[in-house]
Order: sequence, then C-alpha cells, then structure tokens
Amino acid sequence: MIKTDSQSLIRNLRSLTGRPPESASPRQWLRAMAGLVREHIGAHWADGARARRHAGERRVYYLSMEFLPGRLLMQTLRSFGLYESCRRTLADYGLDLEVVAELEVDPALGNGGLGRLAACLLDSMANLGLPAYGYGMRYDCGLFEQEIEDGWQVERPDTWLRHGNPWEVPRADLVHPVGFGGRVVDHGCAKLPRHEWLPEDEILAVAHDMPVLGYQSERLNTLRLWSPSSFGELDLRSFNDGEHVGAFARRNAIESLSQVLYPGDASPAGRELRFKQEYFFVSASVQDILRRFRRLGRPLDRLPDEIVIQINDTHPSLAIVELLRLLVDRHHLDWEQAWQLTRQSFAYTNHTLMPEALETWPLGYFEKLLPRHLELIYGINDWLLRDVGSRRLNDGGLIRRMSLIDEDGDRRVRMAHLAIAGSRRVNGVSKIHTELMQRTTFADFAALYPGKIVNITNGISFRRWLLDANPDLVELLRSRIGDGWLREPDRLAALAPHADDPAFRAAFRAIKHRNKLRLAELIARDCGIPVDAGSLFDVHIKRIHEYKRQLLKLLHVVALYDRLRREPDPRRGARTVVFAGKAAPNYVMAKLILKLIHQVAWRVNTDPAVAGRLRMAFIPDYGVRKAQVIIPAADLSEQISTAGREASGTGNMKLALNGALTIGTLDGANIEIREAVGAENFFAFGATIDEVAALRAQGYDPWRIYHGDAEARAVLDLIASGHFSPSTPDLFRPVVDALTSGGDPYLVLADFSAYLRCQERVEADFADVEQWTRRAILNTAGTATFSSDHAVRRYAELVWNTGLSDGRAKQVAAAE
Ligand code: 26Q
Repeated sequence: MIKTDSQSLIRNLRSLTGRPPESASPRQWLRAMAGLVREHIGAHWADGARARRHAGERRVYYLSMEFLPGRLLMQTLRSFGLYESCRRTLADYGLDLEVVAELEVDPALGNGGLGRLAACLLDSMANLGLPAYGYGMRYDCGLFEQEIEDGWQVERPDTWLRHGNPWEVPRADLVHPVGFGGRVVDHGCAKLPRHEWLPEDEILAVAHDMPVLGYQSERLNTLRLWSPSSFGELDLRSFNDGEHVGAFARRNAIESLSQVLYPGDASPAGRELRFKQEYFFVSASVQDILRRFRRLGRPLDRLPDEIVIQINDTHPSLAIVELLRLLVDRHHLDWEQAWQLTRQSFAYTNHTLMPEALETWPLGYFEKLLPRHLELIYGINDWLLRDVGSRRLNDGGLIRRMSLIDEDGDRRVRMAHLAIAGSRRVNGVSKIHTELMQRTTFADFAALYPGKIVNITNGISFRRWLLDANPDLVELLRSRIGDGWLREPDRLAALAPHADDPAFRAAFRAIKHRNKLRLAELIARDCGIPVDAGSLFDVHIKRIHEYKRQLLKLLHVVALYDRLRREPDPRRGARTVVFAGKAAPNYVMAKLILKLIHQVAWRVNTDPAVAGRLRMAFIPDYGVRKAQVIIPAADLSEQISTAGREASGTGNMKLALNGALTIGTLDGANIEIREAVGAENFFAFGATIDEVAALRAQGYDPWRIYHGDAEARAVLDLIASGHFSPSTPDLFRPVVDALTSGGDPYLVLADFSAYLRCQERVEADFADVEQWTRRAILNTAGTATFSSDHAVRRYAELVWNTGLSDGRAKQVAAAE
C-alpha cells in the first residue's frame, strides 16, 4: 500500500511538474502531494454527490463574504492515510515533510472571526455528514499581507494564487450571468404585472470548487467560490489601432470586482465596488442554488423543504431580494407566494451590534445598479410595515424605527432589517449577545416576531484547533482518554479527573513547554527577539480595534515596565507579552495603536532595568497559520473587550481549549467559557454590561480617573511625554487624548485598575506551577461544549430542521 502510494506520488510529481524526484524542488513536491490527495478526493467527491441525491435531505447553503479555511495538506494526508508514505518518500530524497508542508499558502479570504467561523462550521457540517455548500468570493488577493516597517503597518497584496491553488477545481462549465444597472420594463397589464430587468451590463461568474473534508474523510462537501470571467474581454479593434491600454479597460473593470476583500471604503468608488461584490457573489450563488433545485424536478413551492440558505452577517443579504426577484420575474410566482417561500428559505446570523458595523446602503446605489431590487425592497418594506401596523404595535416611532429604509440623511437601506424580515430565524452568537439583540438593537423585531431571534453560541473545530495545531497534546489525550472526542466532543470532559494526577500534569506541562519553544522560534525568526520559554506567555491576538482594547493591555505593560524600572523586584515572575493582529488599512487609530505596541516593545526589550523580567513581541501577518503556532503555546489568553462589544469571540475558545487561562471581561462567550471551566479557573475583571451602561448614564469622565489614580496618570504621562517616541515626542498624543479629552469611549481607564489588580493575581498564581497546570487542564476539559459540532447541531435543530434527526441534536438542544 505504502509502496504504491509512493509510486503514485512520484507519478504525480512527474506529470504535474515534469520533474524527476532527484531534481524536484520542495514546492514541486508540495504540488505532487496535493495532486495525490486530489486523486483520492476526486473519487470521494463524486460518490458523495451521488449519495446525497438519494438521501433527499435538506441542503444547507452557507453564504459568506469571508472564508478562512487554513491549510489543507497535512489534514488531508492524515485523513487519507498518506502521511507516512509521503514522509518516507520525501525523506528518501533528503526532504522533511514538515518543512515542505510549510510552503503551502494559507488562503486569507477573510479578516477575522466571522471568516474563520464560516470555515469551522463547514468543517463540522462535513464531519456530521450534513450535505452543505459554502458559497463565497474568490478574491485574487486575500486580505492584505501585513509587513512592519519601522513599527508601522504596511499593507502588501496577498498574492495567494501566485503558485496556483492546488486544491481548487475551476468549473468553466458552471457560469451564471450577473447583471448591473439598466432599467426595468413592465410587460404585463395592471392586473398581472410582469417586470423584467434589462441590465446595462452583465458579468459572468465562474465557479471554483474547493473540497471540505469531514474527519477521516467520510463526507466531502464543497466550498464554491465565484470569480468574474473576463475571458475574451479584449477590444481587439482598439488594440490593433494601437490603444494597448484602453483595449483592456473592460477587462480591468471586470477583474477589479474580485481583486481584494474589503476594498478601501473611504472613497465612493470603493464603497460602490464593495456593493457590487456583494451582489455579484450572492446573485451567482442564488442562481446556482435554484439550478440545483430545478434539477430535482420538484415544484417551486417545495423550495423551503429542500434548501436553507444561511447568511453570515448581512453582507450576503441581497440574496434575499435576488431569490425573490428570480421567483417573481423568472418563474412568475405571485409576489406574496414568492415572498413566503423566500422568507422560509433564509436564516441570518448577526455578528455585531456596533452601530458603525451595521451595514446600510444608499438608495442611490440601488437606483444606479440594482433598480429592480429596489422595487422589490419597497415591496418588502410595505409588507413589513403593514405587518407592524396590523398588530397594533405602533407606538408612534415604531414604523420609522423598523422600516427597511432609514429616512434620516441620505436615505439608506438597513440591511439587518432586510435580513430579519427575510429570514425564518435569526441568531446571535453567544448568550449575552443574543440577549442584547433581543433587548436593545432588535427589540422591536423581537416583539413583532417572538421566538424568531435565537441563540447559537459559536464553536470551533477541534480537528483544526487541537488535532492539527497541537498534535503532541492530542497524543497525550489519546493515551488517557482516547480520541473519541474528535467525533463526540463531550468526551473531552473525561479529562478533568486527570488534572489531579501529578504525572499527567507533568506531561501536560512538558507539551506546553515544547509548544512555547516552537513559538519562541517563530518570534526569533519573525521579530528577531529572543524570548524565554520559561516565562508567562501572555497573548493578545486578534484584529486591532479599539473595542478589543489592545490599549488596555499596553497600559498594563507600561505600568509593569514603570514599576520594574523604579524598583527592580527579583521576586517578580518573568512575562512575555505577545501581540498579533491586523489593522484595517484606513483605521487611523488602530494603526497608531499598532505603532505604539512596537515603540513600547522597543523600550521594554532594550532597557536593561527590565531585562529578564518583561519582553514584548508583535508577530506580523497574523492569520490561521500563525494562530496555529501561537495558540498552543499560550499560558494566558487576553479577552478584554469593553463589556457589550464582543459578540462572541472564538479565539477565546481556541486558547482555552489549548490550556490557556483566560483573563477577561464578562463579554461575549467569555461568560459561557467561565461557566464551563469554572470561575476559579478564569480571571474575570472589569465593568459588566450593566455597569458600563450605568457609568455612561452617570456621565463617565476619564479625567476623574486620570486625577485620582496615580498609576494611570503616570502611565499616560509617560506615553504623552514621548518616552516611547523620542524623535517625535507628540506621536502618541492622539492616543492619550482619546483616553482623556476624547471621553475614552471604550472605557479603558475605567477598567484599568481592576485589570492591574487582576494581573497581579495572575502573576502570583502562575508561580504555583502545579496549581496552574491543574487549572490549564480543566480549561481544556471544560471547553468541550465549544466544539463547532455542537453549534452545527444547534443550527440543525433550531434553524435548519435538517438531517441530524438521530435524537442527539435534540438532546444537545434540550441540555442547553
Ligand atoms: C460592515 C460594514 C461595512 C464594511 C464592512 C463591514 C464589516 C466587515 C466585516 C463588519 C464586520 C465584519 C466582521 C466581523 C467579525 O469578524 N465579527 C466577529 O465574528 C465572530 C464570529 O461570530 C465573533 O466571534 C466576534 O465576536 C465578532 O467580532
């Protein structure tokens, strides 16, 4: 068997790269291994599609602007039992499989939690045998590559397709036209209107399929990414007339659609491009979903029995209007029936309540680019507002508040309202987040549609975040509790009693230490900073955003630094603070915070007074790949958002699963993590959501803290003095101003002293090695409920009413 696999590998190498094994480069070997895996996948893919068609299950379509699937090679080699043969074959030619595998690119088609959640849910759907399809956009460049120059973030295009994508199957046979602009004509009569949209422009969307594998490859699903086709788009006449650039104008315009994820939205052109991207990928997806449904030969009124379309935040919410349009204009259903079918086919997940992140689009965009959709949106709005009116809920402002159209200012469509009106269910992503949705932002909708807004706390794939990321720990778990938890996550709880076994603790600690050495190597390589694996590894890794409060962590570091400078205290334990994360390119404050992180790191790492006690590193270009190295090495997980701001968080779950203790506010899923792992194994601090509200109501004044708390003042003064930016002393003035005269909107100073005190407890507790290890193990054991398998079961039960009718889903739902 192994021999034949090895032969197949070499055959792939020759046919895909034209090289004999003696002279192939590592990248060519990588290509060959991917080819070998693809042969296995190919056979499975066809089988899976056939099996699904027989089963007649409802299909789940997951639409998302972002996907962060991570690398696939190692996982697939293991699933198909190819790991050993590849390792040996490569070794025969003097290569190390692990080193070659590092060359695989990590598709960064997303920017954070929402994109990684999409990937974890797809993983779990495949694992649980649900027939599911992911639909998204195939960006030519993913989110930018982050480089650091002189402490500043510099964005470079992330050319992830440079060496081709060995996993994708381009489907030239699967294309859908997507229209823009033009006008609407009415062919019907007064009684029976028949609208037809005559777009001015049409762009073809071409499918590219990526495999999504279940654990041990039993189920293979598909992630279908759309890219615009500019094939043949060349104005040959102008080219031959010498217009060598102009002849490509249209091709460039088409290709710009999928160039980047989140094109800068500071300019009107950037915002419009983003709007077009959203429509482009959802239109192609909805057409594709209808195409597949039509193939079943069922009548259209069966649509909601056969499919459900889950939209990941509002970014794909135009899909609702698109389906309505196709049902009415193409398939000639009457409006009311088409709308009922549409509403039963969609479900919407909300990921944020922050007003600035709730999408709205100016009516002008619709008038210009999607005129028919605008008519339909007015129709939906009439229907919604009639519904509101008929239930006598109107309290005066209600209609205005609930309308799909925000009449203030430049008149915009509120995409969240559209998504709620057009969905069978709406879900939040942690208990507290869902409660806030019901109580605050969407309270009117909760009153109008009781029971429609439900909670499904996020989850993470244990295959990715333990099996792949922390193989040594998995081996240890296998030796004690087996690996049944990879299929039934609850079994991880069986680990808890082992926390009392000193031998197990020693083994657990040894693995953590090895993982820390691995991270130390990464830090040495990426940042040129030597760090001590014996110190407390304290990690804050996520998008740079004021609400996530990298600043609070920084103030803590500066306070520590200042204390150590004043009175070097040899009893103090050593700490290594690790930051990683990207700042949105035009988020000026986030970029300044990132610079401040570097400047503080520079002082801390070069000041002999704190040497050996405190170190700081910023790891550039954070993504799934780096997360897989950082997370298994963490001792302390920083989850310190202003209460009420973090919808859920999923990094918090990954870190706890890998045996880090959390220091966190009572926000998002932190609350549930604390319950699950035990309050004594979690460092909670800071204002609660109610306290935040009370503080604001009283009129929060950060100056009072500045004047009342000597340590806070010292820290702010030190930053304002230019100590961290001697050549430009005023550089960080805006940061200090935001925290003082700017009103400190994220309550950094309000939580500062509680945070410092809590960190002192962390430090003292970390010194008790045995107890700390015990608590780390209980974190791993306690996180079983945060498997994305559980989340998918809840979706199946509460939202999709699909497949998983083996009673287990019901048990899970009942237990929660
Ligand atoms: C909105 C309007 C205009 C332009 C861009 C956006 C936009 C784009 C991306 C708004 C939000 C996002 C991404 C949000 C995100 O990643 N949210 C995170 O989702 C995770 C999964 O549910 C949660 O765990 C995190 O708490 C949440 O921040």
